[in-house]
Amino acid sequence: MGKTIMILVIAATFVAGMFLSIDSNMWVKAVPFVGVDSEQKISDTAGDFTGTLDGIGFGRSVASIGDLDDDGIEDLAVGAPNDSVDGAGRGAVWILFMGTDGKVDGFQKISDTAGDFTGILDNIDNFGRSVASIDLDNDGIKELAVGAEGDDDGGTGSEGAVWILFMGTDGKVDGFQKISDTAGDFTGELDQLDRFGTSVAAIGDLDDDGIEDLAVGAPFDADGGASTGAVWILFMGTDGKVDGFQKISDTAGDFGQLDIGDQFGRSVAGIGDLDNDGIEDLAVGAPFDDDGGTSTGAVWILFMGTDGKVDGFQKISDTAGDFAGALDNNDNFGNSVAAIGDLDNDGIEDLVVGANLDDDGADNRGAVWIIFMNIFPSTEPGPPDQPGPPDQPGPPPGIPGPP
Ligand SMILES: [Ca+2]
Ligand SMILES: [Ca+2]
Ligand SMILES: [Ca+2]
Ligand SMILES: [Ca+2]
Repeated sequence: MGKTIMILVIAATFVAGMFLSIDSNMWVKAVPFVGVDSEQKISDTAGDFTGTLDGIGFGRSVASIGDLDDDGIEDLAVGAPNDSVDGAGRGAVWILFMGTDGKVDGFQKISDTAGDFTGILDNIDNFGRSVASIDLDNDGIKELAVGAEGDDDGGTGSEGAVWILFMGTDGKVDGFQKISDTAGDFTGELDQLDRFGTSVAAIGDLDDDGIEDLAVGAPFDADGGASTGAVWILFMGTDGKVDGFQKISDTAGDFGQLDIGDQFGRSVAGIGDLDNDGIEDLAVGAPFDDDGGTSTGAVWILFMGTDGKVDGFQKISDTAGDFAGALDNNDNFGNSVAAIGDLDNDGIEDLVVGANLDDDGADNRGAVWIIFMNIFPSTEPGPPDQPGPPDQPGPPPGIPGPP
C-alpha cells in the first residue's frame, strides 16, 4: 500500500512540477536519418491529375482524410481557396483518391457548383482556405471541416465561416452544416474581418463526450487590440452543429498573453496529450509575434482543460521555450504548424513549424523547422529543509519519505 501511494505521490508531483521545453540537445542529438526517399508532384500538369485548376493557390491547405473510397489507400483533401470558376475567389476543395505511387487515381471537386454541394458560396469567400478531417458521426467515414475565411454571415465582411461536410465514398457531399456568426447554433460573436476559418483543426474529444471537437482560428480578432487573434474551441455535436464553445484570446479562455498584431490563430494543430494529463493539447501559431525582432513569429503550446480554457502554456519563439534556432525579422515562424508524431523516438510528440518568409537562400524563400519537444520535471530545487536522499532512488525533493 505504501509503495502504491508513493508511486501516486511521485507521479502527481512529476505532473505538477512539469514544464515544457524544446530539447536542449536538439542540435547534437543523434537521431535516425530522416530524409526523402522519393516524391511525387501533383499539379496542373503532374501526378496524373486531370482536374481543371483555376486561379492561384491549389495546395493552400491539405489534409489526410482517411481511406474515403475504401480501396486500402489513404486519400487527400486539397484546398484551392482562390478558385474562381463559379465566381471570383469562391474557392474549392479537391478530393484526391490516391494510388500507392503517389499519383492521383481519381478526384472529385467540391465547390459552389460541384460535388453535390448545395451550400451557398459567395465571391471572395475563399472556401478551402483551411481543411481538416474530423470524425463526428462515427459512421466510418470522416467528415471534412472547410474554412471560408471571407464569408460575410452576420455583418459586412469577412467574419468567416467553417463548413462541415458529411462525405460520401465517391468524394461528393452527402450533407453539410455551416458554422458562422448566424449558423450552426454557434452563438459566439464574430466581428467584421475576424476571418474565422483561416485555420481549422480536429483536436480530439476535448470534453470527453464521445464526439471529436474542433479548433478554429480567427487571427484578425481584436480582443485586446487589433489583430491580436483568437482560437475558438467548438464542442461539436454529431450533426455538425456547435453544442458549446470557448474562445481563447487576449481577454478570454484564461490566456491573455497576446500583443497587437500577433495574429494568434493563423495556424492551429491538435498535438495529442503532450503533458500526459489525459487531455488533448494544442499548438497555435502567432506568426507576427515580435519576440527578438519584428514579426519573427511564435508558436504557443496550450495545455488544455476539458472546458476549453487554457490550463497552462509555453511559448516557443526567438526568445522563449529554449528554442536555440535563430529567427530573423519577418520570418513569420508559426504561419503553419502540425504534429508529426514522435520523430526521434524519445516518447514525446514532435512538431513541424513553417516560417514561410525565412530568408535562407533568398528573400522570403521560406523554411520549415522540425521541433524536437521535451518535457521534464522542473529543475527548481525542492524546499531546503527536505532534500531528497543523495544516492538512492527515494522520493523527489519536497516529498517526505515513508515513516
Ligand atoms: Ca482510398
Ligand atoms: Ca467532444
Ligand atoms: Ca494534456
Ligand atoms: Ca520526439
